[in-house]
Amino acid sequence: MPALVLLGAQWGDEGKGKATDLLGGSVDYVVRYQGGNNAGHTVVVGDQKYALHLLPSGILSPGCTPVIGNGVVVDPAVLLSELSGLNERGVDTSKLLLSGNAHLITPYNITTDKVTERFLGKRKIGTTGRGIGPTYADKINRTGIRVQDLYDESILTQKVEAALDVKNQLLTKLYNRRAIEAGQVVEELLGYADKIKGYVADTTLILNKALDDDKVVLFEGGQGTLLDIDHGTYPFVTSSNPTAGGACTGAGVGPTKISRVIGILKAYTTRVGAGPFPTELFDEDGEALRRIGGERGVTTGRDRRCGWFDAVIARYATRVNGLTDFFLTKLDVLTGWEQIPVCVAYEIDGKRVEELPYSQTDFHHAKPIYEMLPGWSEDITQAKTFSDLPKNAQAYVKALEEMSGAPISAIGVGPGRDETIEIN
Ligand code: 2SA
Ligand code: GDP
Ligand code: MG
Repeated sequence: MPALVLLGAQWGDEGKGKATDLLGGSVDYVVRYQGGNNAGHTVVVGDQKYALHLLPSGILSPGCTPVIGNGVVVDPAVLLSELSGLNERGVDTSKLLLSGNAHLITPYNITTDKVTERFLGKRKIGTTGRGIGPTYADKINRTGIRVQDLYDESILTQKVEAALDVKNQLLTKLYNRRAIEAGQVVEELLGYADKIKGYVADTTLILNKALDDDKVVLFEGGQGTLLDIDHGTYPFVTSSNPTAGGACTGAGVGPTKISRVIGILKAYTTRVGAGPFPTELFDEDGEALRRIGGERGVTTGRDRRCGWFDAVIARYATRVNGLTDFFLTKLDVLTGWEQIPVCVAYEIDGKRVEELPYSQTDFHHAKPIYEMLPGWSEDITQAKTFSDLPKNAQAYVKALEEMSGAPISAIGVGPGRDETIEIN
């Protein structure tokens, strides 16, 4: 099993960080392939809690080489502060590899992100304000700045000037803001060049060679399937491809190399930012899920919107990612409900719909059709095997597996590394 992908099956924050860290001991490379420091992955090791944004969660496993692939957008200031934060806590980060083809988040990308959101007003996306969308827009528009540009001052200057030509027109004329000085941006970026030089590498070559040598490579997704720019709830999405195909383009590895695609699936549903969410709760159940589940953004500190499990979404994630299996997380959070509603289909304009509608208008009108599953009251955080779980918790897992279209191979019963049930 040389290459595997681990990704979010819902709207992100399913517990990918913990799952990646769990597998970290048995893999040689952990690779981020999309997104940037909009991601927030929490890993709990003993009494230590780590919040990672840009770095792959595998950085906490000593034997594992962490890689930031070409598909990632990198804020160099965040990269350096995340590295030094880990170093201060005794984590060795010297093995990190950073693709020279990854795009840099520049200060003007961050400004554009914030200004655009402000101007969208009520129609805003609810971005993390980290400059992610504008950086990917520059990449697609062929006006992006790449890591490798830091090592050719003349090219860097030309590229920054070209990028700012149009942006300054917009900033000054449309948004009534001051123009951004190309020289200042170049100077700031050059200030990072030497500090990150030691990490820069041809990561595609290294990863393909590693796979040829039968090393195990894990691709770690940020955000989730429904936030995918192509397959998510557009326009309320992030600007990259968290879905499985993104691992190939975002790391330069062919699809024939990937043999396992794990979907991380929360036992209920959450979302941060704006956009449709059929099973969202606005009552005390939603409040309880938020409180018990600690559902607060790791990057922005925003409260996450909470709702019941949505099997339509899980089936969709199985389909668009070709999932081989699921890790079901946060089952412990559901302890204490007498009955747990699970959305099995939608009602859209009076009709029952089993699959996620491709029409955004239909999705906005989707009303969940719930099936009630019996709950449990026993504490499950100490469960080590599937049979340790109360019968109703076992039935809940089995029902979700049946509805979601792929086997569940692990169950999270707490945030800690060892609070996981593996199913063979
Ligand atoms: P952006 O900043 O352009 O990627 O925002 C676009 C949408 O993508 C959502 N998004 C996220 N959703 C869940 N988790 C994310 N990471 C953080 C976390 C979120 C946080 O782990 O908690 O701290 O707020 C993440 N990153 C981006 C975002 O909410 C927009 O809906
Ligand atoms: P990610 O973005 O997918 O890596 O997820 P986040 O770290 O943003 O959010 C998941 C949260 O759930 C973190 O606080 C984790 O420590 C926590 N977590 C992960 N798995 C479990 C679990 O099985 N049970 C509980 N109670 N918490 C979990
Ligand atoms: Mg997160």
